[in-house]
Amino acid sequence: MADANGARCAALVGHYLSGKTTLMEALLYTAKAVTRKGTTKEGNTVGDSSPVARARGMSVELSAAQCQFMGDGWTLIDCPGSIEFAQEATNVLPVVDVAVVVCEADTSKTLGLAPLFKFLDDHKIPHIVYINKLDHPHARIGDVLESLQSVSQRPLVLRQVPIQDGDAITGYVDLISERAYSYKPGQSSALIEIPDSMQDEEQIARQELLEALADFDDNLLEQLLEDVVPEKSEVYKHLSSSLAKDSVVPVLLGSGETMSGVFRLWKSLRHDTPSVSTTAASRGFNPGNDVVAQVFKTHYAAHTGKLSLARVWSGAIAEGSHLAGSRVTGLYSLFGEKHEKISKAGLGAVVALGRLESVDRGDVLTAEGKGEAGDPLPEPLEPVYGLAVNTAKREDEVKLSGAVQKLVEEDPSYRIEHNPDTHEMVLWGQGEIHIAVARENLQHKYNIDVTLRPPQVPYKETIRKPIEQHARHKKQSGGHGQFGDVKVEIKPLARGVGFEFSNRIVGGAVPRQFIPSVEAGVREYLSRGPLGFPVVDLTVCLFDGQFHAVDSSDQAFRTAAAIAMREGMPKCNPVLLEPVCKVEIDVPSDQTSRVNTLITGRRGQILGFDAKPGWSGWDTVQAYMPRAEMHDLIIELRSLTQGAGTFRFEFDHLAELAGREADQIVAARQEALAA
Ligand SMILES: Nc1nc2c(ncn2[C@@H]2O[C@H](COP(=O)(O)OP(=O)(O)O)[C@@H](O)[C@H]2O)c(=O)[nH]1
Ligand SMILES: [Mg+2]
Repeated sequence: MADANGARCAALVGHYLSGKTTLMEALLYTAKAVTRKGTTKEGNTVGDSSPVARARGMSVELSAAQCQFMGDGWTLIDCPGSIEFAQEATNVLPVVDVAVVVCEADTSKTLGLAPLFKFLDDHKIPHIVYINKLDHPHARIGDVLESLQSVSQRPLVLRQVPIQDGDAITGYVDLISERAYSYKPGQSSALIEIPDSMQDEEQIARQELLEALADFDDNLLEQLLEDVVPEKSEVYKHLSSSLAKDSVVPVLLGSGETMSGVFRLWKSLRHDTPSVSTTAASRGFNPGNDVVAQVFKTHYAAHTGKLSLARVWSGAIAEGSHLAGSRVTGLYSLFGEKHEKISKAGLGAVVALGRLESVDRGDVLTAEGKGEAGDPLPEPLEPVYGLAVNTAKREDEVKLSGAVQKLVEEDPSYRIEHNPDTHEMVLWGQGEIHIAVARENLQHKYNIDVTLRPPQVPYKETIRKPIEQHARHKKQSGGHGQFGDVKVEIKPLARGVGFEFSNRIVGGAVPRQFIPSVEAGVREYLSRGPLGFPVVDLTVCLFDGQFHAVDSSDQAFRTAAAIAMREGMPKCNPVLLEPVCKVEIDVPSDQTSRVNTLITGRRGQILGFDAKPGWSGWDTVQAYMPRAEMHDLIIELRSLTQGAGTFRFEFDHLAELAGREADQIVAARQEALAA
């Protein structure tokens, strides 16, 4: 494919430690984009080049690198594998031409890939599987394939069969060219004769490949039925058109570390990956000559400020031209952490655009403004884990909210909550590491030290017994005195009603103009009841009182009302209310019963479960669960499900909590208030 057709883009995705960063390095080395192959151990790879990623030895954000392979332009994008950083792949997959799912020959890791395959299938993103680390396979390729097929809706078809020597894999036979290669660690594989012992296996595997392709092509199907051997060039065509439509998933083999099968991977990417115009059309764009670019991520860099990472779906962007209504004043190509200023980004390029302040992730940019065409990017992932954030130094408080805002722009799977009850700022995200990385970024990029701790549960309290209370505020201090006298009835209300104030004053026992002050005094008290929490679900009625012609005032009645509440409320049989959430947990069906145990173990109430729509072999369990029990729910859920299980939740209701648990919460609250 000549460059006039545009540069193509491939993303490397898959689970944590499957070898994506290493494979990207091997691909870049093979394409001569780096002169020396870096390793993650030495910390000199193109991927993982941010200080936070290097320090952790893991990818925490996508890393893009431009290169050329056999005359074609490419952008390779290394995505973090950890489920906590899945937003990065979610951003980028809808804008690439092909995804390479990098996985290990280890069936115990398959389940963790289920959400990724589901995403690729749902969004019809052409993808191939690369079974990596074959210098140390943990399972037979046939078993790996069968296991992966269980989490993929599309048929997976072996493009190569391994040549075995005992447990070791020493090479492969390509099923289309019918050529055999022997791996030479660190070098190009050597062409060899197909071993005699493999002739049968090769024929069977080839037939399976052809039959899978024939399911999508009637001519090929006819040929197979008539025992006609199709031309190799025809088979290549079928394969690339099936990949472009995401109707089959070719499977390749190799090892990024020893460079085995890497050249072959490049060749099949080059041959089979659809062109940018094909991808653009399938994403709802009409490729033409006018520039259309889609922003898939915002990045804040130390020197350049805001960068909008975009794919050029149509036309080209030149420095100084117009985009989104403003002049382009910074165009950069990407190579890991290195941003190089360029004068033009052609069709298909992945480019960083400087200082487009009004542009966000998902925006489609045209010369004049923002376009309407194209599929929108998927919604950001829902947060599942939160920690309260505080600055270590007081003077950083103002800086913090701006910095956190930028983190959310860069990664919309973070979310900020300002809790009005607990007065905490809670940073929500995808898990412990995700939040810890936010802290590291705040430190590295904005020089703000923050402390993190589990957020407080927004408990409330209410009452169970009605009473009447009389209170008088009287002060004689020289000139004007103060006098207010109120009788109030305090009564519980049904759950969820909130607070109501009323009066039954007759004959001006409390003059009309002072009644709002009585209400204000009552309301003021309600922010902290006898147990120390905001009070809800009660009604207070002012039914009598007295006043003094000279000494009564708004302030005096307000104080009297507050005294009535302070003295009356402890006699109303106060009770703690805890927030309870409605939770939906997605889990592989064979773990459903263990999830039920998990729910009841956390004082939850199971409401029922159903097959998860569109997910074969998965259930969604619905339950009520106290918010206090949910803080680390995701951690336990992931450990039950190889990281694949997840949940959504929302506040549902407040429920009374009594007994030892409630006593402990109240005691802790009293201690905190006294401190
Ligand atoms: N045996 C073997 N190990 C590999 C291979 N590729 C990567 N690794 C090792 O697997 C670990 C994770 O590699 P990395 O590229 O960081 O994985 P990522 O998390 O998918 O980016 C590192 O210790 C690598 O040295 C491979 O092809 N064979
Ligand atoms: Mg990595």
